[in-house]
Amino acid sequence: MEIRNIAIIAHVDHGKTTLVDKILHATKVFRDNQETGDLIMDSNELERERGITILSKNASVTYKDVKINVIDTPGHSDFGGEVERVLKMADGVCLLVDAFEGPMPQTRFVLQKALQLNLKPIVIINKVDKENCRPDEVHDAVFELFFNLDATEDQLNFPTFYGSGKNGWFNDSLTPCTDIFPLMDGILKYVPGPDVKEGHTQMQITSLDYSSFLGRIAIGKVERGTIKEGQNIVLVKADGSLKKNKVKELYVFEGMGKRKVTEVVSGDLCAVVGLEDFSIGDTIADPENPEALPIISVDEPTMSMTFSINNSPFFGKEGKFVTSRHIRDRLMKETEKNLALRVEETDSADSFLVFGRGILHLGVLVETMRREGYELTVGNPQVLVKEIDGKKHEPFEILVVDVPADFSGKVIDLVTQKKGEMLIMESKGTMQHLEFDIPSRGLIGLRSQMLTQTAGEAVMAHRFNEYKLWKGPIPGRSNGVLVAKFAGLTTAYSIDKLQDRGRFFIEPGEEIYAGQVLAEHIKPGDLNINAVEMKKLTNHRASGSDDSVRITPKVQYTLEECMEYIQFDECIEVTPKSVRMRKSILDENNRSKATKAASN
Ligand SMILES: Nc1nc2c(ncn2[C@@H]2O[C@H](COP(=O)(O)OP(=O)(O)OP(=O)(O)O)[C@@H](O)[C@H]2O)c(=O)[nH]1
Ligand SMILES: [Mg+2]
Repeated sequence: MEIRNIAIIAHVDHGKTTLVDKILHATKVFRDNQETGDLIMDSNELERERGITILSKNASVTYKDVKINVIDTPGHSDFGGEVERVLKMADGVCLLVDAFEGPMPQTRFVLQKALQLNLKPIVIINKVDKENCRPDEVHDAVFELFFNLDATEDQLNFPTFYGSGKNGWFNDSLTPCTDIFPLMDGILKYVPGPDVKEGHTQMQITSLDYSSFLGRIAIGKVERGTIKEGQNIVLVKADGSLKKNKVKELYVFEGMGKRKVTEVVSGDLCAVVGLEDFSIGDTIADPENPEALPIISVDEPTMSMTFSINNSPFFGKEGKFVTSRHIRDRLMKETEKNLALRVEETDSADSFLVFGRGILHLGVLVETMRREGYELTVGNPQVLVKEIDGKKHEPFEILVVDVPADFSGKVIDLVTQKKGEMLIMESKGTMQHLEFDIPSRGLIGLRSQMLTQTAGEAVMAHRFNEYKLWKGPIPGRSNGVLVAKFAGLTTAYSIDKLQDRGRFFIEPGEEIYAGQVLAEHIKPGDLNINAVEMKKLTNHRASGSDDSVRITPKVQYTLEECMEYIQFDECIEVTPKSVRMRKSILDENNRSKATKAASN
């Protein structure tokens, strides 16, 4: 059977997973009338809640007697490492571009990686159903992007399809049609079949899956020869060392699942069960002729955060896994599949430094751990500073903001305060399109301020660009916080008295501890407050005073918002039930001493 291996790549939200839905339906992967819902491939809990893809995934369909292995990839820049490694399985890519937004920072990144690997690109201008969309302009912009990325003559001749994943059609012109078959035919026509090589077995492990029945599963493309059930093989590790191993079971992809087979030939993707101690990047090879494939390199992390045991007074109350041993083992396990993540031990046995690609990358890990039953304390995210030629350098990113023209002045002011410099300003339909070069530091906490300043209208995206000279101090959070003086149950009485001093993160009746961050102060500077005070009982009730108090609903930040909110002397307690912001030093006296010592 002929094979096509394609990866679907794009900037976040440009419609990759929706396209995969349509491919699965068009090729009748499901029974008629089977309830499937939308975004079928976004199968894990966090993906469904957030409506984004976090992990890349494989599916496989048959169209006109050709097997098409489809790889859905995440579009958020924090998960770029995920895209880089799975592109190794593909021979072609479908690059989706939103017909209104045009190429965005992550479009550039994923296309660059695909072109470097010499994959055949098919461009899909998606969402032409959108009002104000500009497919022709977007096509020109995509061509320009290919050109700027030094595409070869052949790559510049990319075929283009237009359509709407949502409305279920793609055609090779802007004329609407009724299905996605023109695109499917395009995939058969333009994407070359895999290079089938005879010879000794060679397959690189590019992904890792886990099943409670089968254990760890190695996924990749058979590069050369065949791989058979029961075959004795060696794993060639990154350092060149060899490990004897045996293939217990073999699977190929079929629909959304896998089918057990006894042999897989060069060019197809497969899942190998029963290998011990393998890592992503290892080559499965013939024991007599162990030849490694080139190692997989992914871009470096740009951000770090400390993960420590929970050392709040509530330690162990809400979680199952709470010791440093638990946290250490879990983090190490994560690095096996999360290639862009790095974990380092610190001087303290209870703390680990975790390096990732951004707030979302690290936040998703913390959120996953918390759902698995872990308790931990995480510190405020720090960008990774590098010493280059004896000078301090920091990561800079390209920030793109699309905003109604009325708000563009506010956006420029805000980004300039954060040491961003404007590169491009142009109009795009009724919106203003702005591009900035900004230190990654300046991006921390920027999203919420940007949304407040633009009444929620700004659409922003950013992506790491390069390390440049340190840009000097950047103002952090301008407001202080209200910090709990005493532990206990919060009372409506005390919160009511303090409401005009700040916006509360807690409500009456919550159990708190001293040193917990309870509210944002309306002014700079922190204030220690008593939030557990009971109303004094008096015999006389003053006329006009009312017992029923009106408390403003609490402000509830997501974990990532907390990560962007906290300052250097604060941290976040994370448990399966709660996310609490707190001061790193809980005791009021010790805290004020530390603050004094730091300012001297
Ligand atoms: N108007 C319109 N909306 C679309 C179209 N295709 C997808 N969408 C919507 O765009 C949003 C994002 O779609 P997804 O398919 O999740 O995008 P994605 O590229 O997989 O996103 P990530 O995996 O998070 O990078 C969803 O709300 C879709 O319903 C389209 O053709 N037209
Ligand atoms: Mg997706």
